[in-house]
Amino acid sequence: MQPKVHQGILNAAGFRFAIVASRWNDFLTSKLVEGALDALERLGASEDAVEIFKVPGSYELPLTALKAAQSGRFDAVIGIGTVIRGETAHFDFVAGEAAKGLAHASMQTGVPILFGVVTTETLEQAINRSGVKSGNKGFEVAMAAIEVVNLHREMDGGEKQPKGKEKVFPHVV
Ligand code: INI
Repeated sequence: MQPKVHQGILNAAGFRFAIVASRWNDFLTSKLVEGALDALERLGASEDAVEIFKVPGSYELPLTALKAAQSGRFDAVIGIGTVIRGETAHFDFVAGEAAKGLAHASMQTGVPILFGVVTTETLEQAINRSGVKSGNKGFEVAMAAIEVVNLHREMDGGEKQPKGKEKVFPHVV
């Protein structure tokens, strides 16, 4: 068996991105936003291709991400926040609603809405995922956004696809 495999390339040129970021735990979420911007810039997004929308907490991410997606101005929306179980009694509500809401907004609009919310047991784990030491989930989620928009563009036939023609997905090995 030699199935066709489709994967998005990592090239952000020509795409527009919205970052919706929570201010809660700002010393960490600001690092995640920095990481996302770093990935977008390094992978070719132009300076005016990214806009940031700030909200009070992760619970507010979904509706704002939905509005950004509905605006038709962005190829992908990146939701960013930090929820730490040890620091919040209502962790499950905030983290759960953020995850569910972002997924729902994405399905509702057909716009990729990425989940860049760090959800951890401890502050130390959150620090470790926010680029303070090394790994940065903001960088990773922006890469995922770039990959997905490229994959979807290919699946939609790309810009060169003549209208009314059947979609043929090129074979990527
Ligand atoms: N929001 C977060 O993004 N992270 C948290 O850890 C958090 N805690 O700990 O409560 C948090 N709460 C605020 C919440 O997201 C809303 O902004 C608030 O409930 C108002 O709707």
